[in-house]
Amino acid sequence: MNRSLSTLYEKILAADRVALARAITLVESNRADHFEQAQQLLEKLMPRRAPSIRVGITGVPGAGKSTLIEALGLFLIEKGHKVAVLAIDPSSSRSGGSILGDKTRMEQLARHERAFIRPSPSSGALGGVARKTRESIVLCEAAGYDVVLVETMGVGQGEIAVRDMVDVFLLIQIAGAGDELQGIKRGIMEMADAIIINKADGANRERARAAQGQLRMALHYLDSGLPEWKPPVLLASALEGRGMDEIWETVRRFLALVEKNGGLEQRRRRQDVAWMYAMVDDEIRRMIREHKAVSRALKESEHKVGEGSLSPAHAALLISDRIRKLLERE
Ligand SMILES: Nc1nc2c(ncn2[C@@H]2O[C@H](COP(=O)(O)OP(=O)(O)O)[C@@H](O)[C@H]2O)c(=O)[nH]1
Ligand SMILES: [Mg+2]
Repeated sequence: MNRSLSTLYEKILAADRVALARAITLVESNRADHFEQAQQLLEKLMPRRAPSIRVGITGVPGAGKSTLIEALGLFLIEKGHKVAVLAIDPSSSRSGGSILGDKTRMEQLARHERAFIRPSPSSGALGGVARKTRESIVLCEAAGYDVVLVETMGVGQGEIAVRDMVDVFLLIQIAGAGDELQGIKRGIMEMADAIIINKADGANRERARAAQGQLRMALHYLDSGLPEWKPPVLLASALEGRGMDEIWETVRRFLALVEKNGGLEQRRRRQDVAWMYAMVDDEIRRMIREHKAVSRALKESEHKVGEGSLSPAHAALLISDRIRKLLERE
């Protein structure tokens, strides 16, 4: 590690927020030399992480995720935690309006000295975003943040990526649109460890309660990842700061169960190994597809399959034979 990297390392361990922000910028950079430095830094920081709880928060835009993170964050700080927030918003670039919106939504939290908020750029491939967020989590933990909240928008694949980098995954719903059960169709409900019906306030309170009943019934028939766990359906008002204690209690209860079923650290190591394979698979696919002879064969087969003169299975076999021969030459 060069001098400036060592300084960064020391400062992060000393909980310097400016250094943490700089390290995240390094992780987010697409430059090859930055990648190298970031990996060096991460490997040195990994064993120095504080024990932490990683919480993923998903839901459609407008469900109140950012508002809820502010309320939950303040609640947790009150309890003595240090809270980091990583927000992935595919609809915005760094200078885009919605990050500004998030900043004002998390105004109190953003000002708090025991909180750190970082909007993640989400441009580029999903794999890239997921890597950057995962690595940013590690950096936050090394800087002493013992709760990391990851906000992600309901975009299917992005949710799966986030689910696999956190310890507990919360789905924020809102009642009233008559689409309470939509999440089931989209397969998101199955991923949630708990569902929170937000905006259960004012005139909306009754509707929220009705939605709660409906969801509880629907969830009854769904399997969750842990056999002893039925995802609870909670009511909250992020705006009024109500329901945070119940949410946190649920998170603790879930984690206690994870601990009982093999342990949190073990689960994280499994997530890391799966992640390594996912990255390798991506790279293999890219390398092979870009290989001259293979890409030519792919193009030819695409044409023939497209016009019906070659069957898809036969084409796939010819192409994999070609790839096998290439590999055997090594
Ligand atoms: N009535 C009510 N409005 C809320 C609540 N939570 C968020 N909102 C409002 O819903 C809008 C979207 O909130 P935001 O946190 O940006 O949602 P996100 O897109 O999911 O992050 C904002 O105008 C919030 O003020 C709540 O608990 N009750
Ligand atoms: Mg938001």
